Amino acid sequence: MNFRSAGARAASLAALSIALSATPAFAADDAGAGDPLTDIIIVTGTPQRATIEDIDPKEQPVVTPDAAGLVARAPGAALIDNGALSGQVQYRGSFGDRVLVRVNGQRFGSGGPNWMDPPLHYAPMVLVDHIELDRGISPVSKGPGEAGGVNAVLKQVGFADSASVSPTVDVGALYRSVDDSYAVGGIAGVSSDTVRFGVMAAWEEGDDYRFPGGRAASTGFERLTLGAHAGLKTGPGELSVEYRRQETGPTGNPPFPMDIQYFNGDFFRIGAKVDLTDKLTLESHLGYVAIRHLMDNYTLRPSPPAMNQRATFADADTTTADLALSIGSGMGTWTLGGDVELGSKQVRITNPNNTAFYLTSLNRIASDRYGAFLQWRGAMGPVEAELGARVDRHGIRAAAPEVGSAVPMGPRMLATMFAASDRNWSDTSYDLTGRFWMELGAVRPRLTIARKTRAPSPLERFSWLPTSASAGLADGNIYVGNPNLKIEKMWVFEAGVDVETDMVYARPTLFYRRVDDFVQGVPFDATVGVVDTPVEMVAAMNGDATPLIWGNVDAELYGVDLDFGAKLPGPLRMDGVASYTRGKRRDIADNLYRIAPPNIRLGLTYEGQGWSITAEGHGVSKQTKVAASNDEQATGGYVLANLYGGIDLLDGVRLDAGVENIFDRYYEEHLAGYNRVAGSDVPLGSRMPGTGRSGFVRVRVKY
Ligand SMILES: [Cu+2]
Repeated sequence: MNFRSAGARAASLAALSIALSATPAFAADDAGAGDPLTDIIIVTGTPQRATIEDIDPKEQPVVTPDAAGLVARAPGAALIDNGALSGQVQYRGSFGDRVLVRVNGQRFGSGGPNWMDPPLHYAPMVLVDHIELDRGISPVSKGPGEAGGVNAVLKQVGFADSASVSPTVDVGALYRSVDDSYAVGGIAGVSSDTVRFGVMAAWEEGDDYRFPGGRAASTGFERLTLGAHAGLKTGPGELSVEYRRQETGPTGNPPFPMDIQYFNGDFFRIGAKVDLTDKLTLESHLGYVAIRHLMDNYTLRPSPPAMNQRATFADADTTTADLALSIGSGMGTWTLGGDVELGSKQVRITNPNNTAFYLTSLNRIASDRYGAFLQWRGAMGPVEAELGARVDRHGIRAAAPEVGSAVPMGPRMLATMFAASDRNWSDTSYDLTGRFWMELGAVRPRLTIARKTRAPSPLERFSWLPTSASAGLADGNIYVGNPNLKIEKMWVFEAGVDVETDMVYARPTLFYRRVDDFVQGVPFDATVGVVDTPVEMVAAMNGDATPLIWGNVDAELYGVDLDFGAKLPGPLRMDGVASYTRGKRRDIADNLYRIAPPNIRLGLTYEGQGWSITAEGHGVSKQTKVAASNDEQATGGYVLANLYGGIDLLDGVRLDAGVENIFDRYYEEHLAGYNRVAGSDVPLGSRMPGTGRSGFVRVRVKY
């Protein structure tokens, strides 16, 4: 997180914010104040920003493999833990595909129908350079995104300052005791001021984690990442190419009925940027992502009888293209652009013991989206503003299901009915955004008003077979799609202020989000519990006689969050983050599902010369505002204590170490799922406990 007002203000509160950084706080500021909307290239010396938060991993004591855990330390953010590599970002109570998450700026569809691979699955922490979090909402130029935006930027070899070719190495390794996990990885390459080339590699592996009371079965993980990237600069133009291959091996997902056997992902991206004149810039990207996935219910966890064994294959392909023209003028900067996203998806459920048993719960889904936007960034007197409008045309088509001869009557009937139905949907969405702020010395007031939308996913619309696939809700319910879903509309209102002096900072934000046609599971019919429809019969056969169907309801979210800190006497400083979020249905008296409880994080840091040590407390309130509609269980509150520190051993060599959960406290994160793995030390149906006491060591070498 960084923030700072213009000019020679003391230190990058960059260093001071929740980053709990090892950088000397309140040191001289030598970075020029940049445009608040410019993306960050280099982490140190961050430009001023009113609308983006910047999270730098090397300054964060996050040693889990999942980058979602890093984002969760930001104000208003939280981690939804569905497995070691399956963490979703929650932001101000919204999660799933409501939050626009990208890796290296690239958007793509997850492979798993239960989001075993949320977008940040493809951003291993050991390769993350930094993460950009749009404050409040994401600009329309980044594509449709309802409830905020996150971009994980992976390490890359950048252009050098001089014409001569010089090498770059940025590698790291870490060990964590609670699951005996380790990660090694990084980048290496060469660059000059006109060419750059780099390769990346990472390997991560961990066992089942320990908690006070035993081991959580089926929570180990393994993941391999390989990649290469290159760039070329010629006069006014710049070209970039990147490719990554990620192979996730057997990895547990206790809140789901199955575990990951593999995710194989290929990521391609080409980018070009040309300064046509000094006022006219053209930027374009082409991207392609292919994800192949297998999950099953018998390899990592105790196997059910042969007839109930399932292996499910899921594929997702995404092709993207975008083009944007920026026009600078005395009246600010206009950006006009268009983007295209073409996706295909397939989910095929099989029984490994019976080749005649197979069915495609999502069969040859083709989705397309064509969007256009106009954005203006400039000043109206003393008020700085970013205004945006975008329109998107969405389409989704589903092929008729394929069903093997060994599949029972019920699902066959549903498949026949779905095949005979209208499997083609299209609609148009409109987004409008306005972000305003004023630079008043030590104080920066902020205001956001926006209307944002989300088109329901193919799963929510066309999954004709009742299954527990719910893009990772993990509430134990069986869901069925609804072809009549309308586009979700969210009105966002936010008011906040960034206060910063040489001694203190605080950045509180009040928000209210009103959602019309919020997509949520609702009772399948009026006679709940009476199994009188084919859907209910199939669901009952699979253990849930009260399935839910995706429906449009009305909801609202509101709350307040902030980060804050103060320089204390001597070499001490204090940093904190606090978040309060409330989510409610407006159509009935119920709470929204999986809303993070109020929580506060407080760190006290002692800054030495080239080293620092931080004692941190994390207090989490009980959560009793639970969703009856999702059979959500309440959780109790708890306080955790962590201790960590870092030291610059040599120029470019940094060592960090620490202890998490020092007092080995048993706790249950409200956003963790319920265990579905038999034979674990975690009882069936019980919320997954948080990790026990754990030590870590991390080294980073950067030249
Ligand atoms: Cu899966």
